[in-house]
Amino acid sequence: MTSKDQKVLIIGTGTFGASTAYHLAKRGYTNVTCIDKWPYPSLDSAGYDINKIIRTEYDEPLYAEMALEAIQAWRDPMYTDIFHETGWILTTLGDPKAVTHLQKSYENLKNKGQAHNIDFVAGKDEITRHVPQLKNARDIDNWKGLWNKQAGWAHAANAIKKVADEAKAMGVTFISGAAGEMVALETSGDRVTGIKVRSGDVYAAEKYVLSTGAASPALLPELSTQLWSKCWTYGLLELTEEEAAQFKDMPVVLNHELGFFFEPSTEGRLIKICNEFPGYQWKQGTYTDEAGKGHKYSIPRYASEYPQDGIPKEAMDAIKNFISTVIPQFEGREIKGAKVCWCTDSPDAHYLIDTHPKYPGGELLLATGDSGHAFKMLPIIGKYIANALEGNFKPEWKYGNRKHLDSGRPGDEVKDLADVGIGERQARL
Ligand code: FSA
Repeated sequence: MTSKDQKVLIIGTGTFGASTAYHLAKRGYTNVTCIDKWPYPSLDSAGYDINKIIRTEYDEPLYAEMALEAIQAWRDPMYTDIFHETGWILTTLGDPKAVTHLQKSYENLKNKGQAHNIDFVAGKDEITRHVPQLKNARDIDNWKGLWNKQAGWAHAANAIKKVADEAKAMGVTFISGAAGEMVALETSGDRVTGIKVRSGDVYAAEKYVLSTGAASPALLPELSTQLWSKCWTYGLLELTEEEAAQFKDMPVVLNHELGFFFEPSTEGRLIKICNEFPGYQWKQGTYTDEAGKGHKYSIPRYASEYPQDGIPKEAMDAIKNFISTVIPQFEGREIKGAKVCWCTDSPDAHYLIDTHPKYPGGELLLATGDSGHAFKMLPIIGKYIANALEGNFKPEWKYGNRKHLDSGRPGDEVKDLADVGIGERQARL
């Protein structure tokens, strides 16, 4: 039996943390506190973003099912003006792993009775039938894939804010600033006794949920055996009012090899363009294992801490290449903002939602390991985390020796920011 008045401390108000706060409160938990260095939505969270893809294509049935549950939840009036069900095209130039991903994803949706939303597309004519905004594209005749009308995007930062606002209205306490920034785990023997924050305070609770995303291995270095934090890059293009009107309601456009982009934001008329690659690491963390051997591992280099950072030149070039190929009418236009976004990969791309094995009492729950595909689950992931807190775990999300599986991303080298360079600061919009 789980007592609903036990004290639960959630560390991190990004996607996992905010959703957990919301679902615990909905379940009737009365003593939930959520801490973060930043007021919600946490500035360092991957979800602190103007948009994220909401899709249901997964080659892994577990996530196909969860993504279908999530998209249903995104349609709730709670997310009006936040979730935009524009549809999307998911295409490839022919990378065999992308082709397999597409086929398996289609099969999974078909098995769940969702194939009627899907059309196969190949070449410019079929693509522009669904996405007329690509009429100027120069080189998309070799794109092949599918159109799914059951997909779109969400204003990610506003979505996290909404979920956290609702949690707050149900009684969750949110703490930010020095009093919200975790600096250490306090332990006694094999028990967790509290979370120490920057201000010097220590918060004791009955249960702790570590939902600190890419910062998780930086906070608990032993997690670097489970997680690999990496960042991805994006650029922003500013459109005129007339251009923005043409791109309004455009489906999300993704090409596996090149990247993806979204319709312009309502505030500022910004088109976000992401290039696709295996991610960058920043191997500045050190971990000494039980045998006394030292290891270097990747930790996040957040823009909030390094405001002068831009993105590596090669990433900027890839974004410009995307523009020249897909929306050449904007070729040469200044990229108005460019930033990195930090995620944390597990070896097999399954989330990590399990108790920390060092603390057999089970008081520390790890809720991290987004593996670059968690934001879409915002409306529902907290339910699964709350289940774990109550002792119901999914075997896929266990701590331990996971098999390394190909990430499915194009390319195979995870370069270090220290080697590729961090680029120059862009105007931040
Ligand atoms: O689940 C999704 O649709 C996320 S795709 C966004 C992305 O930038 C990936 O393309 C990238 O490979 C990495 O996983 C971060 O997220």
